[in-house]
Amino acid sequence: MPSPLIPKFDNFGLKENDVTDEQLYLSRRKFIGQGALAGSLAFASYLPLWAHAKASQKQGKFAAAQRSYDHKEALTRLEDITSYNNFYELGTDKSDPKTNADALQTSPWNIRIEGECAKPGNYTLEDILAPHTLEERIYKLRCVEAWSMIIPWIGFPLADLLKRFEPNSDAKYVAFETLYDKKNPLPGQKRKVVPWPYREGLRMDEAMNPLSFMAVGLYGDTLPNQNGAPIRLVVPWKYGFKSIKSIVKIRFSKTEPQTSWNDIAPREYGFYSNVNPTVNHPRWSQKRERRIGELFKVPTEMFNGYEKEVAHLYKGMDLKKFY
Ligand SMILES: Nc1nc2c(c(=O)[nH]1)N[C@H]1C(S)=C(S)[C@@H](COP(=O)(O)O)O[C@H]1N2
Ligand SMILES: [Mo]
Repeated sequence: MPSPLIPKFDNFGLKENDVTDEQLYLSRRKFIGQGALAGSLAFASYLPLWAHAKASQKQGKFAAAQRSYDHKEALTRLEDITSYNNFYELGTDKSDPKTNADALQTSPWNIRIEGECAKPGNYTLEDILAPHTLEERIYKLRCVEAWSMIIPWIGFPLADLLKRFEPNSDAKYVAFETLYDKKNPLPGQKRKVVPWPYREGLRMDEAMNPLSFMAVGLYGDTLPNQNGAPIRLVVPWKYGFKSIKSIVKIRFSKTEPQTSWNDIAPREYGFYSNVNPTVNHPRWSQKRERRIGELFKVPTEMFNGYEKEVAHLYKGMDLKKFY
């Protein structure tokens, strides 16, 4: 199936099997009710990656990882979060990332830090994770395609990571890149769906906002490859495509970095791309969204419901305008 994000195709729509039945809904409520127990069972099967993170040194300690952001609505089912994905490196169909998940090799993993900072260099994933205490954050992820999920991420604040590299006063933006090995492309990278590597970026103050998060897990376990293993960004007040997966490069820059979706369709995907129900996508409305697993659409919230935390970043910008 061609991608709905790409302008020349206009076949955006959800499949029938995205709709959950009452039974699933009830079992999910039950799961939520048993959250603490289910959580600790999931932790029993955690993977060696956690050994690198302070919070995971003991299973019990990690199970007690503080939940720093909660969400009033029920969690989206793990099955939905891991089988209905956008990760074009692994294919453009929603089911492709799960099918092709094994093509992504996440170990060893390095992240290159570049640009306007005192400590650029090549860091192993272990170096990157070592000093951070992991926390759980339940965020709503709102895709520009008008669907959303409630996801319990595990990770740490992006600000805490960026500060370690001592960005200088010329660091006005942060750019991110996903892996791309020309000689050994991932299945979806054999076609130029977007110019590879996938690129994203934030203004420095957005990156330093306490909501900006580096996720290394979800539902108490390491990130499934299809969700952007081993480490990905989560920026919950922006459309999902800003939350770049499987990061291999972070660059501090003076100027606004190029970003993949803005490059290929600037009139449809702005650099800022804050969730905004008053600004429609040129080809569909952004007023409402479908929570994956739920029957009825719900209103989309300004800044995806995080207005209190982030509206101050955009003072003086006309929020009815496309950015
Ligand atoms: N590298 C990379 N990151 C990506 C994408 C992608 O295709 N490649 N898709 C984005 C989009 S459009 C969305 S909605 C989210 C989906 O995240 P999820 O599959 O974990 O729900 O990832 C974002 N990050
Ligand atoms: Mo998306």
